[in-house]
Formats: sequence, structure tokens, C-alpha cells
Amino acid sequence: MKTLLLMTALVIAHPALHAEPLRAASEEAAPDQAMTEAVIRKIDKDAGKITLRHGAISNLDMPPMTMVFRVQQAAMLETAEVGDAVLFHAERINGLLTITTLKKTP
Ligand SMILES: [Cu+2]
Repeated sequence: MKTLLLMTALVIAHPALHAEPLRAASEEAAPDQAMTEAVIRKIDKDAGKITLRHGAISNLDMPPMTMVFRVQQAAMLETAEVGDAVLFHAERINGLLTITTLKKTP
């Protein structure tokens, strides 16, 4: 993700680079929606919580670990299954680490 941000900065600084093909750019989330890789370890649909073994979360300055997150909408857990590889975006909302985007890794 740091590489992508750097590339984005370079493109902004040098508009001529827009002519260069940026294959990955359209497949990546916007920089303010940094996505983190994780594997689902546990799901609690009633409580709206999910346990993830996640990689480093750049926007939260968090190293890789396994931990519980709240999900913004309970519906986000409807198709989730333990063992799924996912990409997610989390933010601290009212003091709680909350997943705002959750999708299965393609
Ligand atoms: Cu964590």
C-alpha cells in the first residue's frame, strides 16, 4: 500500500505519467480506504462481531494480530464464513474498532 501511495503521489506531481499504464490502480481501493488482508477465525452474528487474523493495518498503525472487531452493519456477516480470506477496512468509531468494508478476497 505504501508503494501505491507513492505511485499516486508521483502521478499527481507529474501529470505526464498519466499516459503510462497503471494496471493495478483501478483494482485497488482509494488511499483513504486502505484495505487490509485477513482470515476469518470466528463470527458472532448476534453480537455483530467478527474475529480476524489480520495483517498490518496502516490507517490504524496496528501490527498483524488476531482480534475481535465490531462490524458496522450486521448484514456484513451474512455471507461470511470461518476460514474465508477477506479484505477489510476498519476505523475507530466511538472508541470501538469497527469494520466499515468487508469483502472476500477474489
Ligand atoms: Cu489488531
